[in-house]
Amino acid sequence: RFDQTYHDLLKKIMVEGKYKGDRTGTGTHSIFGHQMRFNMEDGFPLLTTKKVLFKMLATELIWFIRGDTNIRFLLQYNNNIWNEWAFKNWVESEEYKGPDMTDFGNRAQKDEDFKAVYQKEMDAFKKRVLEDDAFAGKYGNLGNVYGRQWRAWEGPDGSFTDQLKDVVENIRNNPDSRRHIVTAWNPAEIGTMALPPCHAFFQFYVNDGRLSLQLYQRSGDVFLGVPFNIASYALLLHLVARECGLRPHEFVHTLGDAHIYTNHFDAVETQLERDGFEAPGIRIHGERSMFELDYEDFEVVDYESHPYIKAPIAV
Ligand code: UFP
Repeated sequence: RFDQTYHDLLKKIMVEGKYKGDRTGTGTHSIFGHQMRFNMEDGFPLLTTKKVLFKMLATELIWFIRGDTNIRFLLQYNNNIWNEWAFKNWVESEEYKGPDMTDFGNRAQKDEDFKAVYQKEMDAFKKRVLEDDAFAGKYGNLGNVYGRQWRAWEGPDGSFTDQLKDVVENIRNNPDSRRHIVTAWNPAEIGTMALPPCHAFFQFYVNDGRLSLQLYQRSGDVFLGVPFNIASYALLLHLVARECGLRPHEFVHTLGDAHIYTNHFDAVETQLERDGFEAPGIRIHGERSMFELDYEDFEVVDYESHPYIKAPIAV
């Protein structure tokens, strides 16, 4: 069922999507405005028509929840999804004396010789972030990304707002409120952020002892990014429900620019030919608060999936 909801979106973009150029120069087919609903009572929405790496999204979510903005935590779990942003700051700094890394993302996809040089530099960078505290403090830190906006939004008077703790508190004390909001979209800081938030704004809703979560995602790479985003917010919904003594109900996923990159079309065809398996379940072990959980506290149960489908990431 979850797979079907997602496949319907893939099909809709393939059929109705109009060509649209984009920042990365790759080109997309795109539609504007789409909503999917995933009921947690039907299982955990980790897609089964291709393998989705739960560890990647779960460690990233823990990283956000902790308010951590340093990639060292992710690297400790061999999670590489934010490396390029930190690496960019490093190779553009005065201290970097290695080979020229201008436009490394695109060049690495087109030029095999450059790719080897880049990978060597990236490996050295990762090793240093893991081993050298001062270096990690300076170049591993991405500054005002999600973790910062969720847990320590800086106000004009220099005070900090912990949106996530506040929202949990408010759900507990005033469940009927229509103001259970967390926003990562901070207009004053967009110019200095590594990546303007894609999953920008979310709201909780309580009814009949059940908690729902709606996300507004301004931009969705529907083949590569969105399967992650679905599972990540579903997990967040489970965590906040557990924290508030409620049952998790619906994750409502609202997308703005929902696009498929032109170089993902073959991968999409492959996925659409597949039939889904039963949805897996999720277990969160122990009694610790969501703010103190480790990756080891999570367990996905009975996850059966088709193989991973490789596709180039647009940079
Ligand atoms: N993207 C996602 N989900 C995410 C994330 C990025 O789909 O969680 F961080 C995709 C959307 C888009 C690109 O294809 O990354 C970001 O580019 P832009 O800022 O131009 O929208």
